[in-house]
Amino acid sequence: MAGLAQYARALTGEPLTAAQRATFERDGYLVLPGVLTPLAVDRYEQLVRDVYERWRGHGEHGQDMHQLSAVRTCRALAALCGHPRILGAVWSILGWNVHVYHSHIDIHPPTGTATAPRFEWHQDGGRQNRELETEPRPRMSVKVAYWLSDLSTPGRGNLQVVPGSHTVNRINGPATRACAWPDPAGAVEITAHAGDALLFDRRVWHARSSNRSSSARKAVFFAYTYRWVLSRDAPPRPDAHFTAVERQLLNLLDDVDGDHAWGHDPARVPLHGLLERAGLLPLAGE
Ligand SMILES: O=C(O)CCC(=O)C(=O)O
Repeated sequence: MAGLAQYARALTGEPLTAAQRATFERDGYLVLPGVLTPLAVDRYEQLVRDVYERWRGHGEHGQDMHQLSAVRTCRALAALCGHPRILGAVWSILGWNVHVYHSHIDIHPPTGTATAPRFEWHQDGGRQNRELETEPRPRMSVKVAYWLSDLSTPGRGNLQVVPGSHTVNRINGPATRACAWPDPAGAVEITAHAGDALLFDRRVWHARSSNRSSSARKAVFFAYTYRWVLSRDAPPRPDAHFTAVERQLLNLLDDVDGDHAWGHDPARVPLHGLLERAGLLPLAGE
């Protein structure tokens, strides 16, 4: 029995520690160092480069790629959406009734000098930021970025955030995005090594910065929300080799209807079963 619990726990991952949770709640983001080994970074970086090579057929050499639906695009990225280090963080914040509703593979080569200025600061979730009426609006989702290139110094296309800004619905910005406008007060560029992951609250105000280095920034993003929120991703093609939790996260469970998505039958939700077996369900909101 202990063996089964241990096995389940290896798949669910561990919840955030109290200190990690406090940092996340205070800043709206958390860097998780060394989630991927150097070997794994090499493998995923190669997969992402292969996607870019195929995609470049449709675009110019040196263009930015922001390819939606990560696992539909590259099946082997499924292991990243259910990576135990990330999954543990996700269920300890959102609970077990979760899925990936948005994902992308990004390659951002060095920014050309001729790039027109644009105010890119935003919160995630589109109309959630108009149609939910509270201040602050509810969290609804968290997103993870796997960094596959070195961002250990600023200026490499690092993600910028305003720490603590997940608690405010508005920041000062221009009426139209296509203009030069100063970064918000308190903005910082997040530094990280290849293989680190960034977990962020969708509400934290953020924007990618210019890549002034000589090499491309590479990353894969997964956004998690409740299964009763529609996915924006194109579903991956079903594959017998996806694990049960991956199938949950990727919306590939059999016979899913509204009731299932509402979580009315927890026994049919793989992450619920795993957390129960691991003895972690009380930490995931039951
Ligand atoms: O590419 C980045 O660093 C920013 C990505 C972003 O804005 C987002 O994921 O919502």
